[in-house]
Amino acid sequence: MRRNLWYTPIMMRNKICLKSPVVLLKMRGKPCVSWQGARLLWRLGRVGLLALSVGLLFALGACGGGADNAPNTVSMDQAEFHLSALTVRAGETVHFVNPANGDPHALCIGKENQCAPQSGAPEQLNTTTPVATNPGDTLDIVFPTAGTYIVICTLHPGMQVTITVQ
Ligand SMILES: [Cu+2]
Repeated sequence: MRRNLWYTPIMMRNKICLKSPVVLLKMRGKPCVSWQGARLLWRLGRVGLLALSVGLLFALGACGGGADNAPNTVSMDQAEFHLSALTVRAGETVHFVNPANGDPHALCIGKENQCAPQSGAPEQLNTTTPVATNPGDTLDIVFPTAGTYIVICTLHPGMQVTITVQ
């Protein structure tokens, strides 16, 4: 009985007809599609399925790996960077992540707990006024030029990470 609610395909000469009580009631007839039309529908269905699975895979991939494992990411612990050194390629972005349960930090290019602007360093951090980050903040910094840059936190003596740009 229940099966009758679904369209039942019926093959006719060169057409597929769909028969269902609902359609019969509503249309007093059978909607028919030609073989070409059926093939097109079938192909569209397959393409849709493929797109859906690919999208699902991407979504799963994006969810895998926490912030700590993400590439080019330096997270900030209570009074230090999680990493002491990181190597990236020129033009890449480094993500400085202040976790939600972290502390405020103030970052700049520097030396021995003082901001010390350096040629080639990313503009945003190449300042004598450190950039404040609060828990939950992420600073995305592009390192455009090859060189070795030390990012420090002026609030926490000894808190620094050396970014080598190749
Ligand atoms: Cu700090």
